[in-house]
Amino acid sequence: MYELHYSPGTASLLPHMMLRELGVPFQLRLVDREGGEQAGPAYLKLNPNGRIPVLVADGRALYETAAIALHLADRHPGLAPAVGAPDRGDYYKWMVHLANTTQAEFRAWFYPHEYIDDPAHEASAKAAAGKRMMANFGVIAGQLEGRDWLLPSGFSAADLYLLMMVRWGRTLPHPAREKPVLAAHAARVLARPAVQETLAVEGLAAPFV
Ligand SMILES: N[C@@H](CCC(=O)N[C@@H](CS)C(=O)NCC(=O)O)C(=O)O
Repeated sequence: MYELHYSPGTASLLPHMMLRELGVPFQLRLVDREGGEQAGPAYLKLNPNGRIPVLVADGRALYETAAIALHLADRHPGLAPAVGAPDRGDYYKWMVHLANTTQAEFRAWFYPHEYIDDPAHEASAKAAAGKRMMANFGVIAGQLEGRDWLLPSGFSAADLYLLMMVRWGRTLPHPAREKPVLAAHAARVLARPAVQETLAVEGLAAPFV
């Protein structure tokens, strides 16, 4: 039995969608993000960085969204190409790119004060992060052109990751959905029953991207 520590719409959305896609038993533990529960002593024992999500698996707390996603996809078939399969390299590429570049840049967009010393520079730091994000979505859209899913072999955890990023990208000056390829991809992912169930359980309302 897994235990996912989550807060609606945050990075926990990816493991939450995956758990429902995979059909494995799990329990949700709501973290009061607004109330700062993630910085409290009990949560810091699970993740000393004070960030959401955490997945408790076999009594061990795992943090970092991408690590949780890779671990879940390894343990339960259906969301990743087999180790050594031709698409496995692309799968790693997308999972790492979405974590290391796209999601990481979003931290600068949502929390620009963490990236500056002088509060007077906050708007500028946020604007610069927004520009980097929009450029990144342009690159991803180019790579997705002409295909339904990120991997030639079909739907994978990387598509769920991209949906979460495109969803967060609705807050940009030019929302990610403005790119028709990204809007069409999001519509395909959103059509999946497990994804709809996740959004409903988290209390998230349309428009989702
Ligand atoms: N690299 C971390 C980043 C997670 C992250 O930034 N989580 C945000 C929610 S999307 C969070 O916990 N924010 C609350 C805070 O920083 O206090 C991961 O992927 O797990």
